[in-house]
Amino acid sequence: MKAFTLGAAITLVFSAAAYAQAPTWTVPEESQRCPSKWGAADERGSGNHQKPAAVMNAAKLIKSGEVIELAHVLGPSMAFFGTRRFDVHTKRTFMNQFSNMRGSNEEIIITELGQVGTQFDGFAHQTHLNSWYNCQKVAENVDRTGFKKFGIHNVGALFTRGVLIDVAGFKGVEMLGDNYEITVDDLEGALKKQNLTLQPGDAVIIHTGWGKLYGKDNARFVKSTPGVGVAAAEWLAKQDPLLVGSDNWPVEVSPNPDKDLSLPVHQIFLVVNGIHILENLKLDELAAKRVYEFAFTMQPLKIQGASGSSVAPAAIR
Ligand code: UVW
Repeated sequence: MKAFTLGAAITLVFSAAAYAQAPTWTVPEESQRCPSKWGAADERGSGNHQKPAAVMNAAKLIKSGEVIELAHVLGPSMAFFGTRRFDVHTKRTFMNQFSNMRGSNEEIIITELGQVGTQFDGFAHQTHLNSWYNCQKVAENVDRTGFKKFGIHNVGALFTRGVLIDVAGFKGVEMLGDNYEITVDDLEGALKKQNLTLQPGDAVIIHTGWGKLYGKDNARFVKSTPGVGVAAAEWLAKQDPLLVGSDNWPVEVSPNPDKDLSLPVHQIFLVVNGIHILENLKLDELAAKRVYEFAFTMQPLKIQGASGSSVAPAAIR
């Protein structure tokens, strides 16, 4: 309660002092967004869609057994948000002094493993002030061993229907513009063109073409990005997906067209609606082959109490 009161005071000070105009979007009041539709104690959010029926439904989409990988390689060409890093230090050959002279190699990796590369965001990742999804409070649920709510180790294996919404293809371009805001019309138009509709529990994957820059022009890749705006994100949330992913670093357009908003779609999905997001996907092959519907598979690492996980998802058809 203390933390919320402090937070509310900070909000008042900031809104009065810093923002001349009313924001175009605000985080709904706790009374409006909690309890979540999954229940007051729920920590799984959209992960509740992962049931045997989702697996059976997705399995029916596998016709040839072709597997298309959707992850970038973790290595020197990675693009990073902010100060994140991924450094591999090889521990060179240790020679076991037995008759067979078995040499053994390994490495130490220094990284922010929850939030680098192709990455899956859990609900501990984003807040509104001190408040997470389902109005759980950060300050009361964290210690040096991890977040006590929404730990990524609890998400488990995901296997569900995947739908690629090829917005770049729909617009007839290889790559959307540097800060193009994807609209509801774009999503509906692309789906119509692909002759598909979304179903609750889908892994919804949005192709912007921006991933072409990943590993090639990382400075431009992270400086801005095309992606969904607030209206498209709210529309997507109403479709009730298991996750929303894209080939850019935050799924959403950045900077937001409203200069006073910082990544509001992160809050719309993770905080307000409890819907997972999946960033930095490698979608070139999926888009080039026009694979719009497939079985989607992925499992976050079992990192206890982490906010997210580097992942290697795949599409199977
Ligand atoms: C932030 O952490 C704000 O960004 P991302 O989820 O894209 O890593």
